[in-house]
Amino acid sequence: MPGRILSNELNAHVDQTVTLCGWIHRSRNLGVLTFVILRDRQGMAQLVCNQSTVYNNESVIAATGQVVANPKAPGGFELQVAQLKLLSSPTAGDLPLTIHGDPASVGLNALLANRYLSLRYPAIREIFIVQAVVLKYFAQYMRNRGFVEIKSSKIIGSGTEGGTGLFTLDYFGEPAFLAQSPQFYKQAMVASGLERVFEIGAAYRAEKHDTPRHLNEYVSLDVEIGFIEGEEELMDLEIGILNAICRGLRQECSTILERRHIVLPTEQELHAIPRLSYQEALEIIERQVHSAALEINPEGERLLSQWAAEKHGIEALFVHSFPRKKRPFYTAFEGRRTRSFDCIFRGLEITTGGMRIHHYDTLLAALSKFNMQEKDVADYLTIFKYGCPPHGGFAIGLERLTQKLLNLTNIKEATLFPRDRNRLRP
Ligand code: AMO
Repeated sequence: MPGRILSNELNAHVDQTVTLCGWIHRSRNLGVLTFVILRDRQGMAQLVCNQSTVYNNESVIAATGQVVANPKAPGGFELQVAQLKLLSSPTAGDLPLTIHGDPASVGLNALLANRYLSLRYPAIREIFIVQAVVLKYFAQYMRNRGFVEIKSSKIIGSGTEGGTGLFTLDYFGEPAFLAQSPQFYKQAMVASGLERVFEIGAAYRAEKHDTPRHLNEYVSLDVEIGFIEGEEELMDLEIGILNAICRGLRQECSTILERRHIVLPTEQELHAIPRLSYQEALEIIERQVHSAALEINPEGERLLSQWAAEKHGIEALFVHSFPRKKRPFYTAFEGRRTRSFDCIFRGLEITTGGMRIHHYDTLLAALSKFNMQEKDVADYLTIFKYGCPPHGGFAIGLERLTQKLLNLTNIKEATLFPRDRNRLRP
């Protein structure tokens, strides 16, 4: 569109003739004049039209006219419209949502059922601007440290994280599934000699329950690295990633963060994240609930984060040394404790990771402990038949991380088109 500028650029074009394109957010008819608030990807601008009626809300328009200063207009400038062109008008009659209203007054189900429209709320759309910045700084941090980005297949012949929670596909004439994680492939790529890899990709879990923390399809930020000595190095790496993301968000999303009253952890706070063994974590929960804690459930995660905030000044912690039965068969171990960890951030597990078994014979023995058979993971086992360096890695759930960075109540708010037990469309 020639001469097109964006709503936040009016101040640089006073007295010039320009075009603004966008959606009619709302309009106010004052008889001979109509004030229109136009919404575009950068914000809102006031248009003054010399006509008594304009188009319906959410119509898509191109408005050409002169920019003038007006202290009463949002941002201090407005467009005196000479030509108003309708590019597309809604045909739906009454819209199910009022985009100039407050999305907080609409229930989550209605927001998700009308997702194509609810994504137009600036307060909802900006969640995905933040998410894009999270992805950007994750990838940038990894690349800067020599990690190679991979994209592995999501149609697979055997589960990676245990038999439950697998989506089956009926196509190949033999069992096929949607990948629960890129676990086997990222390890294979370490063994291929790439040594350091990361992947941003979809992961599928046939979760039976509908909760504020589970999706059937989520984006997994996966990391795998060879020639490391232990899980401490992985936790250090995760702190580096979280710090790069928080710094990037402060740089690129400061307006959004301020408007939402979000304070992100500082570098110093991230370095103060405590590291507790599974046993120590259970004891902290027990002290708070005054009874035996048998596992770290969502309430336990909340209590642990609260404890970390009080004792260490950051609502986050690492829990390591999980017992073997709590971790997948591929997890490295020493005696009864595994060399694995979770990161719990603001009351929610956002990461699981650990060292992997890299000796063929140890893996075989692990299979029998987990009642698995060689044929269940025959392809995976070949990685270790050919020789594989000591290695480990982790995966951060993108939606959970976004949810917690922005203090969202439900993970579905951090998902463009969430899939859950009751939701397959839009
Ligand atoms: P895990 O199964 O714990 O570990 O998943 C890692 C992280 O992915 C996110 N996540 C989910 N997010 C939304 N909905 C779900 N249903 C869901 N399931 C998992 C969480 C979780 O912490 N292969 C290992 C990782 C590794 O060891 O490298 C794995 O997938 O944020």
